[in-house]
Amino acid sequence: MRRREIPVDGFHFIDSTLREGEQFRGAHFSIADKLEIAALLDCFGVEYMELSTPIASPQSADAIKALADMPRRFKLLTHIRANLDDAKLAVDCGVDGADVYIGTSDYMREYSHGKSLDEVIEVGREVIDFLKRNGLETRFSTEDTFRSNFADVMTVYRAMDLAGVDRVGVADTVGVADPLQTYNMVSNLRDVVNCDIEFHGHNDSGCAVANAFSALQAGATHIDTTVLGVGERNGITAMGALIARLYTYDRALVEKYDLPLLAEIEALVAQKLKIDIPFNTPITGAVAFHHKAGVHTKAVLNNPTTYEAIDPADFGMSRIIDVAHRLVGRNAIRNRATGLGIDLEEEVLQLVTAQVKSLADEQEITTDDVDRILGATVLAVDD
Ligand code: HCA
Ligand code: CU
Repeated sequence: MRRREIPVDGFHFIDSTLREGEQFRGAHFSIADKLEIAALLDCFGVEYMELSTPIASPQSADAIKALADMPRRFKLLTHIRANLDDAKLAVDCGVDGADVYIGTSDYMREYSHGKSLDEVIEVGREVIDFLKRNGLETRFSTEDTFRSNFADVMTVYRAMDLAGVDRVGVADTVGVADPLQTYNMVSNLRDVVNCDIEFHGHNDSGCAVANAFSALQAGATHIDTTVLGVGERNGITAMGALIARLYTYDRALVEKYDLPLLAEIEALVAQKLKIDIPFNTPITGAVAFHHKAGVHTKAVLNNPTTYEAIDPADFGMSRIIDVAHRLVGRNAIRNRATGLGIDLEEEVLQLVTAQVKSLADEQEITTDDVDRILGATVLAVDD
């Protein structure tokens, strides 16, 4: 399979922390919270921010107006159902664009809006036409794309493209797609429409980041992300993880973003949501640059790239060389000693390493224990 190159300026992040992320358990963003999060994401360089529909509540509409008025570089979007009432409210709130969605799977058509395919197309055209006449950027997405009839969704996308939509969206609403399916869906769509293509993927089966990356390789131009991946159920593609994926593929792809801000943004959103940053979060998780086994630490001390695909310094993060355990190696102990201003002879180094290992076999130890052993040994040798 031939993959398309991902063009450096050819893709955009649509941050949906204040829309999809507002659907996360326990999310109660105030307008001040929304402004604070948006300001940081703006500095980071996300190209778009998507907010909950103004129809959701008066605060939702006020928040959109507040963000519309803040100094910003990102384009402001709101996420609306495919109907004219929602579209009119969106226009009144002063957004730059509207992300319109409607379900196309049998489930959605039967249990949600009850419209036939022709009706979906008709209402889509009407809404897109209205939004365009009011100067808005428009996107039309088929919710639950992967469980919809393939020919049906392509028919809808083609009709919306002809209606002049700026983007069509592929949505893996229930997180069932895999990277190959995503690649095939987006590349087929690429051949059917001329407009831009957006991907929105849920993480129910753990593929949200991989699917977003596949979508980009297949020619998608816009990816929906949220900070830490928060969203309905267990969420969608996490911005930081997608940044990590793109960085390891080609660092040039992420240079347009202010990478050292990532940790600050995640800490802010985690604090607002009263959650911890999961330990296994790429780049910013507590153990993302933690090296432990002797074989690893030796090589990392010689050249970090041996066991690091990402340079922590690019994100203002630090590497940790863990010395307080039984798997420790001499090189790590030497590095610790040097850091403390202690210069060890090879023999002493071996002795200290053996002592650390034997203590770690007896009990859980800390770096303080290692430092104590180092200090005591040095004193003993000096005597
Ligand atoms: C939902 C809607 C949505 C919409 C995605 C989109 C989804 O909350 O169910 O507009 O592209 O996952 O389908 O988030
Ligand atoms: Cu979603």
